[in-house]
Amino acid sequence: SNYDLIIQNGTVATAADVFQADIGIKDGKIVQIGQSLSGAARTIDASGKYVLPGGIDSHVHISQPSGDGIEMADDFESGTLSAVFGGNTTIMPFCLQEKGKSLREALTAYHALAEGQCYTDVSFHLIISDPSDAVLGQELPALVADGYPSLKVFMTYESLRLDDAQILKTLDVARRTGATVMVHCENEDAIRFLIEKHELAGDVAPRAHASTRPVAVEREATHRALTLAEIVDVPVVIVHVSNGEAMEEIARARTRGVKVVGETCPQYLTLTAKDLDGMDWEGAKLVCSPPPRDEDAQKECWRGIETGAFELFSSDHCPFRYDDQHGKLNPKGRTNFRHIPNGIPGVETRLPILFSQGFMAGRIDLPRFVVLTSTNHAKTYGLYPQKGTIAVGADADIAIWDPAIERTIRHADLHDGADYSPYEGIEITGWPITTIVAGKAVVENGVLVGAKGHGQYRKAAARQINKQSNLTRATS
Ligand code: DUC
Ligand code: ZN
Ligand code: ZN
Ligand code: ZN
Repeated sequence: SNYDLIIQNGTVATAADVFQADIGIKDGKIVQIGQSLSGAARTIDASGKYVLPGGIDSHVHISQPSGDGIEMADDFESGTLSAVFGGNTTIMPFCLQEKGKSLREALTAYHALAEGQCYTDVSFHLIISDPSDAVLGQELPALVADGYPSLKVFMTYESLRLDDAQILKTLDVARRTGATVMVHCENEDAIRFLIEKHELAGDVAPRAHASTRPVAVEREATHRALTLAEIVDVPVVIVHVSNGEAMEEIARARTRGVKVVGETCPQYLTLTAKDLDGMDWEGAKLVCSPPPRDEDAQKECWRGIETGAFELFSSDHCPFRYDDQHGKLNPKGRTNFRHIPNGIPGVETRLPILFSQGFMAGRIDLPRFVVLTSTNHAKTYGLYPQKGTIAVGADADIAIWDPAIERTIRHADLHDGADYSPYEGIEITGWPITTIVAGKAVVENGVLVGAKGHGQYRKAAARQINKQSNLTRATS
């Protein structure tokens, strides 16, 4: 037959358009978009449904070594299973370089963990924790050319932080090679100072976590990261932006000509620091960095989603079990917030939250949803136009959404390896019912029909030297 699969009668949306069409798929690729297609081995009827590019979650932590006996709650099997049930077809987890080790060693180990385990496609970012001359001079340029062109650097965490000199050198390699640098912006020295004050005052419960990482800590580091990128003259991604003051730094940098991509996450649209009041140690469930702020910051983040200050909406899925000696309530964590691992799960709920509270609520249109959740991720990290759109020749990575589903988020219904959801109880309208990866349904009508190992590793392309990809921004 002409096609392996036809998706019929759906409302298709891309970054640019919304239209009625059938989609013909062959050998894992979209080969036809048209009216009344026929001649397929099988068809899926999408009447009354939205047919969207599969979600790409470019900010996910899976099996990342966390030190101190701490373990992440997801491996590649559970992490990608949760992702695919949430309408994602590709995730981009971080491959962490450990100090004194090479990037290749990290990649070898990480590939071994992922091989044969995945329900979605995957592509890694590197985390550079040890930017030695050998790493920056030889290893990184070779890896960028070999399909690993994105990396994250941290301005916080004792074991990960780079100083300004190291960040400058790393950005300079990115400028020369076309690598894309993501920066975690929080001022470590200021955080240390505040943690010591809180400890002296005996204020060690989870709610103190947010007080030790206030907006000023993020705003200053965001300004500094953007200044360093300006000095080197290289594009940069500011990840997990949580508030309006950091957004203002991004806007100011843009007016100076800095090429900056901004990312925000579901926790900054749905949670506030107040949620921890009265939670006592259960507040550990919401400990992440940067922490959720106040309602005003939440409004600002929504404004950034609506108006284009943000190009990326990612989950920052960083799952730890709550009631577990290897998780949030590890032996030290249950006595002091500073030992509670930072991060919350969310790879399965990212898209439904934005679909419901963004699109269905009338804050954004469907193309903007697609841009924020798929297209711009592919463009920023070198997977476009293979991924991130519905077009002839692209990978047949598609999520079919039913806007009629009313559902309340319950961790019991999710597929990750954590033991709670920070979004428990949120009411959602619309859910992805069928997720197609490389032309094959992995989830169909809410039921797992695919096998682990179907998802493949995808190498990425480096940026054209000193150019930012042509991202789609909102026009308002
Ligand atoms: N940064 C992340 O990107 N994720 C979780 C914790 C953190 O600090
Ligand atoms: Zn981070
Ligand atoms: Zn993260
Ligand atoms: Zn455990």
